[in-house]
Amino acid sequence: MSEMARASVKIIGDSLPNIPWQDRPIDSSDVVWRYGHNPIIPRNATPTSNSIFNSAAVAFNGKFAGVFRVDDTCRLMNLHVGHSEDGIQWDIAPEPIEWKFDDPELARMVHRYDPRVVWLEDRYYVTWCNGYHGPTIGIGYTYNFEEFTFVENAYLPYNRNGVLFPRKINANFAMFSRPSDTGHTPFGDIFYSESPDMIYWGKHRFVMGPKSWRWESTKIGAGPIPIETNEGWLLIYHGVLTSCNGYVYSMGAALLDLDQPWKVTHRASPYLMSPQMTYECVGDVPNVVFPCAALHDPDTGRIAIYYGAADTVTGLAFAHVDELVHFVKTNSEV
Ligand code: BMA
Repeated sequence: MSEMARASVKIIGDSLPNIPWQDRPIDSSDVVWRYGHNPIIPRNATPTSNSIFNSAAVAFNGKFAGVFRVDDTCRLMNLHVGHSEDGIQWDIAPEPIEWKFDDPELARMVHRYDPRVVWLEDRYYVTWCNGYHGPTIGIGYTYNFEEFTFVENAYLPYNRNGVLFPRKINANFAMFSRPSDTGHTPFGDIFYSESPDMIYWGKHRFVMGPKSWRWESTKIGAGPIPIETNEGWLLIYHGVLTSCNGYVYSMGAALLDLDQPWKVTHRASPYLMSPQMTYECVGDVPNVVFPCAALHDPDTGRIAIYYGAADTVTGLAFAHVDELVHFVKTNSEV
């Protein structure tokens, strides 16, 4: 990719002039770099939290709001609202979100975790891993981060990493997911599905699977809401390697066709970021970076990635869209 082609990489979406940001350290050449004061959310940010990680932030009313995975000191996994002036310092509600249900059957949940949030048409949709006779993808929405309505479970168990697209594709809502099992699934491919109404999901298509002998050789799953660019959908995802000391979760990226997002046009062979800092290597589950959200600003090309670290705390990392797309294209092996 020439300098000129690189400069022409553009994010498609609304401006976010107040995106949290810190320039790349001068001694670094990393395409994704960490915020210097990570972790931004400690494990004990609420009175009864054991850990706060794998969480989702969005722009809201000129500030920021989000849905956070909070595991409490009973080690129950649940979702809490958070608010922030700057996207870095967060106030996390001490109590979990109370969902409104049309069907009381849906209230029979065991746990909720790994949320994603997206502004889509007229409201914020939340997806998460919902325990309903095993993990599946719960879908809900909010207009104001005060009232939350549960829509449906998108699929039969077992499924995880449900990630909506920020707009309709082919006149349908669109979502990635990762069919799984009841436990710490030792396999996992990313699939794409469409729905006319957020309730009935079909037209399932395979997107991509793990790659042997790589950082992503065991399983992969979509991360933040995909970012629309003039070069395709930029998908940041997690990939897992099985080491002799257990799973290692890293972050990678791929580009997908804008109209047929199940078609992978480029996929970076190296990871973008792997667990290397102490707070990523030491915690309740060591060696995990798990991205769940990305803010972006088309005017500056800035991207801010929120990720869970060691299943314990939340970190922030940054990238420039042109460099990231360039990295994916020049290191690609589909
Ligand atoms: C996955 C999910 C994530 C977690 C990861 C590492 O299966 O449970 O929430 O971050 O394992 O423990």
